[in-house]
Amino acid sequence: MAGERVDGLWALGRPAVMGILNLTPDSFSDGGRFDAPGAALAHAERLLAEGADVIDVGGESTRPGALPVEAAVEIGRVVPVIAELARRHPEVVLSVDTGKVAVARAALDAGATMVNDVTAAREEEMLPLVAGRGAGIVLMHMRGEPRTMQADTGYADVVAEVHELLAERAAAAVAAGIAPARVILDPGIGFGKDLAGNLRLLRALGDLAALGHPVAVGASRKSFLGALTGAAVDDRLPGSLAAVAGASALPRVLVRVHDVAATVQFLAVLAAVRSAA
Ligand code: HH2
Repeated sequence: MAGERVDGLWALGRPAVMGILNLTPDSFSDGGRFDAPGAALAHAERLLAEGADVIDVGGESTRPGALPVEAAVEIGRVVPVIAELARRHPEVVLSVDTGKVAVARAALDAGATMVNDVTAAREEEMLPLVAGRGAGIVLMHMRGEPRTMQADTGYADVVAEVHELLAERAAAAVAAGIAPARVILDPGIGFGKDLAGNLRLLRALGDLAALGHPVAVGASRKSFLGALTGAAVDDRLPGSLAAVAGASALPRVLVRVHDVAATVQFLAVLAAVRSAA
């Protein structure tokens, strides 16, 4: 059953790790590297061997300024890869990174059990679709859309505003029939936020978790790390690890990362130190 695999993520006794598989020509850090099916499958196998609990398959870049992609194009990118991964690894949680109902439906048909929706389910049919399949959904906060989201990053109170929107979307998801443990809330680091906003949202992940749902966080290689440290995209692993250190203490958390092996090792040592007698 689709959702039971999602529920299992919260019984691991450690953060669940979501490995990123971008099947896009234009993603900000790995665009074009894995957009042929063979290369994509090989990369997914590597992420799994490194310890990923979830593979997040995306066919449309959401980096600032990215242009939208037609649903048919997105489906053509993600469905063959999801179908093959579902065949090879029926126990793994496969997530589709999309805000489009048509893409989500095709991915669920192919074996995905989670929808990672960076629009927090703006399309009306998204929540009933996910509920009907017993799947999980990540509801991420984004103001506006990728093409324009960095044009206005001002908030009166970024944490209050983001948490309020996510609480409202979570209530809608539960009302649509999705079990609360399958509704995962993500503050959307880098999606229409400035450096200070990103840092405040990372610091407030505990308050987000207090809404009663699992939490997801995606900070891997993002530009606020470059703004803080001057590091280039491919040189942001230490900063990416530091960004998820606080989240790792939460009881139900999903960390979305490019560098799975390093993240798994980092989280294991943090947890061992934290629980040392
Ligand atoms: N960030 C990106 C994409 N999807 N999903 C969630 N839930 N949270 C995030 O923070 C998040 C996300 C952007 O990163 P990436 O996939 O590396 O790049 P691109 O959108 O250019 O493909």
